[in-house]
Amino acid sequence: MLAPAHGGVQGGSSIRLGISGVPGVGKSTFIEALGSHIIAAGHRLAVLAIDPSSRRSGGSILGDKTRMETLARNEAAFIRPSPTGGTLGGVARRTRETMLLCEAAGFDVVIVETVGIGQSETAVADMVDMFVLLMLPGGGDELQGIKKGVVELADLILVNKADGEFAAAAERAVADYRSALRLLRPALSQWRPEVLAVSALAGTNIDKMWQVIGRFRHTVEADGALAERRAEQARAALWAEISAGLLEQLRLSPVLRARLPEIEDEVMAGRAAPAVAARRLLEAFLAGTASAGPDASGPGAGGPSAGGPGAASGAAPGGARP
Ligand SMILES: Nc1nc2c(ncn2[C@@H]2O[C@H](COP(=O)(O)OP(=O)(O)OP(=O)(O)O)[C@@H](O)[C@H]2O)c(=O)[nH]1
Ligand SMILES: [Mg+2]
Repeated sequence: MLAPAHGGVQGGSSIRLGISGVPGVGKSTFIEALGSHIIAAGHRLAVLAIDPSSRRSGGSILGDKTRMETLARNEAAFIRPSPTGGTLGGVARRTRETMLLCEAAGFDVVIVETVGIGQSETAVADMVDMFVLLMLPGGGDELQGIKKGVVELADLILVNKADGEFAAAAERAVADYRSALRLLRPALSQWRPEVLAVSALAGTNIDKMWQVIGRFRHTVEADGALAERRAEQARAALWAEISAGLLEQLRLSPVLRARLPEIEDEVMAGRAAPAVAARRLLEAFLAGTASAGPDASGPGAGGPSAGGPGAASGAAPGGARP
């Protein structure tokens, strides 16, 4: 069982789980089942989603809420659908922020769900401690349209719907994935990804899977691998924020706005190489922001002294110190 409080992990004592799988694999049903188990164990759970497509923008938020009916009504659970619109990067950044807010608000288990469109599995794997992949039974050793790269991200593979007529197929799939995983290099050297058959509908092996999560947490926390993974993720998030912030500044820049149409025309007509044109634009932007500093403070205080800033600011400290 997962201890409710652990020190030493950046971001507090929370555990962050990513859950992905093709539409219909049973993610919502599974989160409902796991969530109820987690809350019964005394935790508070936040469920966030990353879905860069528009399919969730309409009625399916409602559909999901009804599939997570018990959770949605529980005070210890917070369910938020994916931010809509924008790029995958933007959606992921906002979800990461929400995740940190949820942790600060005392939700010690955060689940980030994605249906796996575009690169969204990677985006989720890049913000969680443990990435869990839900699979359908059957299909033999073929990967059910799931890209091999996604399987490589998984710390745990669950073959769902291991009940009724699918039970035997699920067991075969478990064996197939176990042997397939042996050929892949694990994401963390400390942890060999596990494969488990579960039934979200019947609740089979949900307790066992929660134990696996606890064991994973314990293993990767013990020697600092979890702290390292979170630190790397935080560094990547920093750069994502810097890139997005810079791009926003660029888009709002009057210098850029003034010159962009003409430069775009030149590039489109083949009169200028994109790399050269981009460098010219960036230089203009940087020159603009550099001169924006003194100009901005000028009207208030520096107006009159603008003619001789070098002499004025250079003389004072120079004369005072010796
Ligand atoms: N037999 C069986 N059916 C299941 C199980 N889990 C989910 N289902 C069924 O599979 C269907 C899809 O389940 P969802 O939980 O909506 O799947 P999802 O992955 O959230 O689907 P999307 O939100 O569309 O991506 C529903 O009819 C569920 O009742 C299971 O363990 N066993
Ligand atoms: Mg769903």
